[in-house]
Amino acid sequence: MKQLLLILSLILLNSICSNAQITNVYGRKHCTLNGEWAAIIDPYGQGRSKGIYKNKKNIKNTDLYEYSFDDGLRLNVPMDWNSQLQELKYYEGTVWYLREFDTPESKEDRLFIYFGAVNYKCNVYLNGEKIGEHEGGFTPFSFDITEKVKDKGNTLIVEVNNHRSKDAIPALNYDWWNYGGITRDVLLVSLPQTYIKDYFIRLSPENTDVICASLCISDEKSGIPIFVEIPELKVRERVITDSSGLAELRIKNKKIKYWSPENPYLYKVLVYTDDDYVEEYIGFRSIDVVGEDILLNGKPVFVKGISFHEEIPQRKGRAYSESDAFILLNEAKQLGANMIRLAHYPQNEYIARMAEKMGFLIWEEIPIWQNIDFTNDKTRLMAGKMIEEMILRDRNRCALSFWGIANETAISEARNKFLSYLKKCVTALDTTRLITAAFDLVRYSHKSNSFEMHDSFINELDVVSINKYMGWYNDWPKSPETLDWNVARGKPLIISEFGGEALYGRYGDKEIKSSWSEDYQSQLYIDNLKMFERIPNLRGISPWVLFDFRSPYRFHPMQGGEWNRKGLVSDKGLRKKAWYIMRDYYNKK
Ligand code: GCB
Repeated sequence: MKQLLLILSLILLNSICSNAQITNVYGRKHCTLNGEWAAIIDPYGQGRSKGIYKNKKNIKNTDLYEYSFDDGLRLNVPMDWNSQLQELKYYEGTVWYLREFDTPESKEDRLFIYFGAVNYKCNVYLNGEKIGEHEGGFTPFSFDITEKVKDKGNTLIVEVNNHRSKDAIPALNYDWWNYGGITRDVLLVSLPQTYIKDYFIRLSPENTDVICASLCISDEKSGIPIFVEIPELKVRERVITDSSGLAELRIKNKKIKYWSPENPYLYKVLVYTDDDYVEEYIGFRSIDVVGEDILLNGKPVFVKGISFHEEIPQRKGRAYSESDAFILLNEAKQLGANMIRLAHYPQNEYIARMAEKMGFLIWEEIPIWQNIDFTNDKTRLMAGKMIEEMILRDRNRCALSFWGIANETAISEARNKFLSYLKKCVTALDTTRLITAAFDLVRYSHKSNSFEMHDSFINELDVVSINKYMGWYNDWPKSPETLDWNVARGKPLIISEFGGEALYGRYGDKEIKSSWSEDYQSQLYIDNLKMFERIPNLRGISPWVLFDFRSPYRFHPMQGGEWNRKGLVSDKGLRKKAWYIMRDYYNKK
């Protein structure tokens, strides 16, 4: 068993090494490979044995290659395939993508190919040779192609497969659409021979007058001077990398303006060496838990949250662009939210960056969503790798305040071991956020006349989050304003999901669930908000969900077929009555 674990760890380590990680890819010299790609649909998974990745053509009289990308299907990248072609709406299988490119003329010494996300698994081939693979549909990866790329006429082929499986993350079923394809940007990133691989610049969790910078140079190069400059604070510091290519800085400064939802202030920060230069905007804030309170910059904060999927309902497809990010976040802004829960997986970098600029706290999580095979070590290591890819991409976003490590998990020893491992993965990379998980095992006890939950794992968390669908999946045991809560006392509690379904524009009986009416949904919101007043350690809420979203989990024709209708906003972008109830509640808070 131990040996197996060792082998799995080595495999993981290897795949991390070959996945060359680059912090702030949009801040580097790059060009895009977005656009139309040629594609071949391969439902029986025959393409590899037919050698599709070699892209051979029938030239000689005796040649017979029974495939061709020429004059065939074209798919847009980035974009899920389901929304591009009616035949692919439910497709779960393999699609081959091809794109030809020349090396950019003004490149530096090294060239990387970067994928923002590919759902779910992929193999990547350059000029007929496999250069790497990746598993996990929501995190970025890149490969160093310097040695393999030609000046002209490169053929990049990506074999993408979105089959669901028991050992995957998420696993066999989940309440959102399984969009397949190259769903985020593809970039060619050009860097000097020795480049700034990673930096993590944040306020010290111990001292709010100190900025910490952890810096990492490629190829573990030692003795490299690195500079960090924050012109507005008149900071310019120099440090030399150690034998692992790492360097640490502590910068004392009493004039730091702190980031907050009310004033989302970001500083221009420059990081450079003799060879490389990168700049971006970074904010500084502290977030802590003291007793049952969440403190932002030392002051108690009430989390006014909202969740959405990475989907534009009107387009029935994945969100992928900066303008998509604005559509989603602007609706949350109008609602008066101060926190976005990016459900249930890391969403694209445009959303994370724009949310920070617009003054939202962010909750980010990997898709540990029910039914995960907690007994499977491969799955556990995969989850750890996803956590790593998520954190390395986003840890410079000070708005990021909560790392979610699970959503709705049944109690078991295997689950505890799995989640403890994930917690370790988080703290190994970042100790400047609160760790939380969403639970759904709260029950009303008629004996104690209160809601209770008995799950020892909550002791491992900074903030305990509860998904509770009173008035929808659970009937009210008594009237809402008389219900007591005794859950996770001593810690802050967030109601991370509540809500019910309604079709936009449908009026009906506010007492009848199956009326699917706005009246029922808004009454449910009124009742829940009353109950929340009785949760002594409540420090935030986050309704489920901002927009109606597509889900093959949903069968009732009244739901419009394959839609989860718990949105406060319809699939046409129209606000339901409950939206106004929440807006008024948030405005008053
Ligand atoms: C939940 C899940 C969420 C679902 C929601 C629902 O508890 O966390 O992903 O979409 O319930 O609508 O049932």
